[in-house]
Amino acid sequence: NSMLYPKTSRTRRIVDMNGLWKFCFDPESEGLKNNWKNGLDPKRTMEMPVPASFNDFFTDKDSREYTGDFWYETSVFVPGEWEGKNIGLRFDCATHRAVVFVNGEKIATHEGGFLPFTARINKVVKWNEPNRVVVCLNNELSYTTLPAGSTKVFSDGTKMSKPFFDFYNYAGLQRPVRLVVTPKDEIVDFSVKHSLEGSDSITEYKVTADSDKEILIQVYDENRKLVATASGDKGVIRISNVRLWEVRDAYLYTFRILLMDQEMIADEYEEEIGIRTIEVKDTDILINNKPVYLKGFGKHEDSEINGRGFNLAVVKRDFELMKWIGANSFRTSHYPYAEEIIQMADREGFLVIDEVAAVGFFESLMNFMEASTGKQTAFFSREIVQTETKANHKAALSELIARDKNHACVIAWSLMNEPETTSKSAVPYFKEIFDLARELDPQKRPRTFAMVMNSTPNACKCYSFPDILSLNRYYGWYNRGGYEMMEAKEAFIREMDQWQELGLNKPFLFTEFGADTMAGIHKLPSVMWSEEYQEEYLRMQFEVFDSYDFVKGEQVWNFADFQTTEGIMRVNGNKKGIFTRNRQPKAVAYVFKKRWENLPLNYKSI
Ligand code: E9O
Repeated sequence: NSMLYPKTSRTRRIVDMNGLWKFCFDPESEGLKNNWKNGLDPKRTMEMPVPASFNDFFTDKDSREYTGDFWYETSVFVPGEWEGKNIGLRFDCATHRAVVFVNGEKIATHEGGFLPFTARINKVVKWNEPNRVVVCLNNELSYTTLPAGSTKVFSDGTKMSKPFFDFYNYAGLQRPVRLVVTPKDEIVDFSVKHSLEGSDSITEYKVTADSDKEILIQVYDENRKLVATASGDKGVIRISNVRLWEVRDAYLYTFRILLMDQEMIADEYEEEIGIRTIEVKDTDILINNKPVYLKGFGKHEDSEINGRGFNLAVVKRDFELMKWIGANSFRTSHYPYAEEIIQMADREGFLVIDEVAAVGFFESLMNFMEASTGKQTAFFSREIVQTETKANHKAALSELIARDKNHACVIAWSLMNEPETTSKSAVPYFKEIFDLARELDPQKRPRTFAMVMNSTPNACKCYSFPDILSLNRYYGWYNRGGYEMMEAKEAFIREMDQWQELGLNKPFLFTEFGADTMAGIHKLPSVMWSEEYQEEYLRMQFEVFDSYDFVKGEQVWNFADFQTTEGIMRVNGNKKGIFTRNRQPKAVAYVFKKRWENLPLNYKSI
């Protein structure tokens, strides 16, 4: 099952399957029993755009909040001239799980809503005819799903999603779907790891192919000039006077991989690769042996109407805003983003902390009310977590690293967001996950996880696992907000002093800090939720960040206001955005712009 991003080449073809599909809900879960795989009942179906989340199209609440099985159907014509080729159906994601049928036959199942999978359909394909594609999706949350949550069932049987996380549980075919045509002998995987030698780069590469035919590699620069070649399924490629990929100054070589059948090209695949090194040394994050300071955001894939549906126009706007404000990085909170976003980060020279969808591993965090009344079991001490959740987590992590391992922009893996870390049962779980990331990544990138406020030096049992410590801290918001802010600052400093005393000798990042702010609310003196308060709160954070040399970056929560489940803590979503959901600046955006444009890339390491 190849994770290579679908591309056309001399030997490869793609059929775009996006557009209007048939769609219906299946609240009784009857479709799998009643052979809906042979075609959905026209009386029950409506049209649904792909890619998109289904939720925000609807005007009735039952549909928007729908939880359970739901179905998509389309058909794809497969020309007979492709007989003898491998035909795959590639879903860039199916949220949160899917069973795929082609011409009535089950061809794939997939768990996890944010990573791609490809199903080979050669055994069931009909040449020169339309082929029926039917997909059963399901968006229920549980202790074993990534992200984690629960599903409530009302007395009439209606289900409702109860996320243990703070973003709306959007679902559907949220990213592109394509038919991918590759040769019978195909290139399956390709990986690179770079090192530097004077002004040269040395790239160790590895190719996996479905045959033992000869492999050739050709490397082109941005002027399409051939700069290096190699042969064999593994080896090294030296580029002399290499033009490195640098932060906000990207350069991408094209690596062309050829599978040769004597003089004939059996398969061809090209990938754009930035050459850089990444390393953590003492309290520094080094890119190409130079220290960097991260400025940027925790983000979401989230916009009006599309929900979490892939929207290249919004992606473009976000990059333009990030450049305008002087950012150089973001975290893919709280799930792997569409590959096109990672590609754009490569092209624009942004640093990405790539996060797996292991969020909600702290059930009481988002259920304050329920937590105060009921007894809580520590998340990691549940047996099902140590078995099923862990298996899903490992699978998702393996898929993430397989998908994103060659990207220059990806400088770290974030293996969890705000898990419980205070119970002993967390420790062996962390160990397995952190070990797996190290084992799978050819570039051995630093690993991190975002630490919630109660993961303090005294209470946290897991801070020795990460290579970079990432703190989500809300002193002056969740802790001592408003007029208590001076005291919040003292408490913040006390915690930072404790980290300093521990002497971990590792870089720290702030991966979250922020204050909910309603755009347009102005108040003098400030009150919480006003634009004035957001600014005062953030200036206080900066004072603390600036006084600790081991703090090597700041990613504010959040880039933009985003949709969440409704509740007493949220006014039509989380309003901690520096930009509104429509991607316009709040007043504080200009404060960031001034600060970030003036912080040198090697801030605190000069
Ligand atoms: C995760 C992120 O997805 N961190 C949350 C963000 C938020 O704005 C959320 O959107 O709420 C912060 C968690 C803070 C927990 C503080 C605990 C204090 C208990 C009163």
